[in-house]
Amino acid sequence: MLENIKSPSDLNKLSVKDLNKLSEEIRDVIIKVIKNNGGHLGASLGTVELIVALHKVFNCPKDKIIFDVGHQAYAHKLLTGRFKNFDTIRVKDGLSGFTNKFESIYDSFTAGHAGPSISTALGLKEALKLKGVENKVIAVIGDGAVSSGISLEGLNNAGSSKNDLIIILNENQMSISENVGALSKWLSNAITGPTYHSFRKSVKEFLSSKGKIGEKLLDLAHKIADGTYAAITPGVFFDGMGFQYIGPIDGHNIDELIEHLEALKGLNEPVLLHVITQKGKGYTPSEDDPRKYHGISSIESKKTKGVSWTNIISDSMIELAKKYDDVVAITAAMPDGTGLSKFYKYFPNRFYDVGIAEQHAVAFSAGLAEGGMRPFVAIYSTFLQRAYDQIFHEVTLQNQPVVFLIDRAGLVGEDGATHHGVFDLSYLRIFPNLIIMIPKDGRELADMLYTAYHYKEAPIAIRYPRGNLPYLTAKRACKKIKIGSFTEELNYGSDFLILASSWLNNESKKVIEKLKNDNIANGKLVNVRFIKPLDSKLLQKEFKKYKKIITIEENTIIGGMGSAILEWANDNGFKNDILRLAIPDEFIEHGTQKELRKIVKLEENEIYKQIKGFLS
Ligand SMILES: Cc1ncc(C[n+]2csc(CCOP(=O)(O)OP(=O)(O)O)c2C)c(N)n1
Repeated sequence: MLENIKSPSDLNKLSVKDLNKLSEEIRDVIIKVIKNNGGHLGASLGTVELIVALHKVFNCPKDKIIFDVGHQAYAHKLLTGRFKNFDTIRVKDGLSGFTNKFESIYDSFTAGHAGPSISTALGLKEALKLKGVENKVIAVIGDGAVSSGISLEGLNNAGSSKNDLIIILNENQMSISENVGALSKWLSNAITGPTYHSFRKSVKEFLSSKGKIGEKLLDLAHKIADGTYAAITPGVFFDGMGFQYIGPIDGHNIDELIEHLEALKGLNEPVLLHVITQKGKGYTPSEDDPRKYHGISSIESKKTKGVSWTNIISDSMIELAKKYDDVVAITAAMPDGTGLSKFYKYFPNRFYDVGIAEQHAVAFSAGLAEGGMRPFVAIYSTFLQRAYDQIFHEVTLQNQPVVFLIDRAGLVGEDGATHHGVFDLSYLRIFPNLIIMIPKDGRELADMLYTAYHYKEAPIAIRYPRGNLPYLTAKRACKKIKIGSFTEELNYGSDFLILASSWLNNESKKVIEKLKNDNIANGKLVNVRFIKPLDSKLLQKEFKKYKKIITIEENTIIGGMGSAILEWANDNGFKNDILRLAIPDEFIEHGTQKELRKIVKLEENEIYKQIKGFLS
């Protein structure tokens, strides 16, 4: 059936029985493709029936469905003309792993970050209203994302707007790991507590059996029941916010879903339909371990071996916390991704998962620091963008000694443009007080963590990429690093100088060897392990010696390390030739990390060619 669905309107002719069969086909395709390509298996398996029902009832693309995060929308892709290309998902030049505005008219927004769907849906709905267009706008959001700050801001506005916005709250009791927080506990009453529907039904049945008096009482009872159900189900929260709350209903029962969606289509007010789904539905390993199967790697990337940067963080944090009682660790819903779940096992009382709440995580860390703790807050580079004002207002302005562990800094690969961590150097460098470190390998990363713990005078950010280390170094006791010191890594001569950061030290080393072996030029390599403060003394010395200087970093070209060096050169009266190698000023799509690094010319051969050209 699935291959005959060219657009959602093809669902019109299908019966509920057909739609159930179609859902099975969709699941089979998702499982087959994602096991190979990697992707958000659990989330997308859980929403199959919901998406089928949504497309059966609504008229897309005139009606708009906005998926929060966009990682649960694989069925939506399959029903909106992307079945044929579905096996290219997350592959370079193939379909995106999230909804993507530039991929399909059925995707109003490119997504990847959690929380904004209610706000964007409300804005879109308002625009349609202003234009006199009657179509519906539906936001689909998970119980993890709904607790994020922006979602609550959106709910607050939507509930008072009187717009007929539809929100589908997809509750599966999971974020990536288990849901945390008071709101999610409250929501889970829907599963453990009595439900609106069964409660209402029993009241009705009872009173109907009492004849005429019963009928009169029925009306009154509805009111009482409404009040009572509100007190015992999650409905009270959404009612209070100004929504018509409906549910909870079974998100895998297409019949029930269609019945409710049809009914709420006619409502002329903000409405929230609460559906209960099972993450990973229909694939036993994923049903049994939804945490592991939230997102899986491609077969190709499973082959890579070695120790990851995140592993080093994980082990170093435990070492540090064993020695020092004031070390505490904070994550915003990413205990596994940031390597902190291991820390939790050792120090449950000094570990905080605050949910999808990066702004809160940073402000909370500032509070911990003010109270005398040493907070290490681990957040992916791209998600830390959420907490920009807290970095400014709560941390750097007040010089709180919070340590930011910025994971996934650089190109992340298959998750694509929404997830690349390529702006952090630019957005962090502007803040007074903040020290920014970039390790070249695992040993240096461990030393930086150790240094950060002991340096209590200022906030510190340490950024490191996704993936495995360029090489392993022997384990030894951690050493303190002098703040603002670079290191000389290799010196073959005076033709050119490379100032490199992170794993690009390793690539640069290979390039310098090759340029020497090819009798082209003899160069030197310096590891720029602090982008703030810079090693002014070393730069003074090298800028006098080397006319040609190359900077290499995995950050956008605007405002990163190369910019810092250019500014430094200008401010210190140097007019050396400077070539900046960095990520170009454009959004980079998805592909393997290797492919993407080649595209942006941050890989051995490309670096070689560019430096050769620069020198000639
Ligand atoms: C701002 C932000 N922080 C963290 C993430 C990482 N992340 C992706 S999906 C997800 C869990 C979302 O949970 P929920 O909304 O319940 O959806 P589910 O995956 O359970 O369907 C998280 C934390 C993100 N995408 N955006």
